[in-house]
Amino acid sequence: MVRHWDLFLAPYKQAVEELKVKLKGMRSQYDMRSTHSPIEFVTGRVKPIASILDKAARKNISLERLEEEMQDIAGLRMMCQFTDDIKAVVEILRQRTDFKVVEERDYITHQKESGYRSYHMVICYPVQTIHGEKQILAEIQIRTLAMNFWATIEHSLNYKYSGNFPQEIKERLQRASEAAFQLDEEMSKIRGEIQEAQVFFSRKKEVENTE
Ligand code: 0O2
Repeated sequence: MVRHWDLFLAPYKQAVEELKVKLKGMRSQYDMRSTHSPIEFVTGRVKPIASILDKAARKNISLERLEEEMQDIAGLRMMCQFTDDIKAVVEILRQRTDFKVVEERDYITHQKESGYRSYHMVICYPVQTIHGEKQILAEIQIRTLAMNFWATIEHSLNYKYSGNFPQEIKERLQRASEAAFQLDEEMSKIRGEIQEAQVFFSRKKEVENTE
């Protein structure tokens, strides 16, 4: 059984590793030009087997149809400083030729009832295997640092309460989501100031390193 899962998950692991390198490469390209990077950091993971089984049961997906119907077995996350950076990242991803965007879900314009905000892109990514090319689905979640903070905390609480939050926690999470939204708005208003300071700081570091 373990062997079966290893074989099934191998192309997903490969895709996550390859995509991490590629998406982190986007950040490095901005760094080399000393211009503001719309990408703060990138993470990736393969969904744990227990979560795959749990989601399959919850969404009534048969295990034979996992490849076609579970879009986030391979998952990447791209964190941005500002809400507008998300649009820039989405546009760059749409232009790439090494994968195809098959679906987009905008939970920023259409925030989830829980308070969740994030931009999701489902891509079809070709993995090269010893048996030839295999197309696999992967989900890229693009969000600000504030959105990520909220989602990370909410996700841990979700485990604790199995999705059944006590009313008080639910309301606090909704208020926290509103506060994260306000934080993004405020930061966007002083975006110019922040970026100037960051470019100044990165140039200063460059000079120090060459001395
Ligand atoms: P994990 O542990 O993050 O891997 P659904 O699962 O029904 O919400 P669907 O159709 O599978 O949604 O896809 P969607 O909407 O793109 O959401 C899938 C993933 O988005 C979730 O994965 C979370 O990572 C994230 N997400 C969606 N809604 C919420 C939310 O309300 N709170 C938080 N914290 N994250 C959310 P999983 O399957 O939960 O697993």
